[in-house]
Amino acid sequence: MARYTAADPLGQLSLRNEQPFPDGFHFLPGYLDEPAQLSLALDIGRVLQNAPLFQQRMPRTGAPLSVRMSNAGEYGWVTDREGGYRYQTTHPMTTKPWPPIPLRLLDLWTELTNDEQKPNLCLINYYDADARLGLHQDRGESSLDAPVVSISLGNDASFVLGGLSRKEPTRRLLLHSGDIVWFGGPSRLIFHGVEGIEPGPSKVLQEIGFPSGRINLTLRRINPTAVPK
Ligand code: MD3
Ligand code: FE
Repeated sequence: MARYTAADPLGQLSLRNEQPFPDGFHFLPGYLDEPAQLSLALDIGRVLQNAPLFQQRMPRTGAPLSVRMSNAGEYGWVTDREGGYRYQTTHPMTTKPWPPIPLRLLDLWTELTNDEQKPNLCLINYYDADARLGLHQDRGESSLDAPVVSISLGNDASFVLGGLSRKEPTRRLLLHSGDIVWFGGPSRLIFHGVEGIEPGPSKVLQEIGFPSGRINLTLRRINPTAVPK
């Protein structure tokens, strides 16, 4: 996949090219202003003090993921060589339960989705300038009627959005700090990935001790008996 450069305007072009988004897919650019991004970053900084980012590994091969991760909520998404993809209630390194999802995020979920129930998992993805997330589907993690809410903080990301099969054409969205993507229904099984992150300093992440990079927060309501992906 092409390496992201700040000069690459593909994301912005795809915003203007009038292709409709898939059914149930909502893109809210600039939803969080700078003070709101900062408060949220400070919340996440506190979560990460109790549940540090760690390196996940692919099932069977043990190949490390370049995105470092942690979780908040009743459940967390983890993967390693022996156990594969799964949900568990404890951090694999500290063995402690995950910290609660910050209230600010629970309120945001309700404000956006009008869902009566709350999310029980917040996956925290940290991308340095070299991290990538290959094209994938999120499968099996919940009744497919529960929405997913995703919040971007830090440097811009080139987000890839495909279709319901791997063969369908992809488009790119440039996600900025404070942008929110949320979706439900049919768009839950769309192939997607992150092909690159803008290098250089990030003002918001600097406040919580990261010189650069991007954090993505994904709120979900999962069914813990389901096998993810
Ligand atoms: C569109 N994370 O954690 S979030 C993931 O930016 C993941 O860290 C990306 O994909 C990130 O699984 C993208 C936005 C997102 C999440 C799930 C989707 C978009 C999606 C599922 C279907 C379609
Ligand atoms: Fe995903």
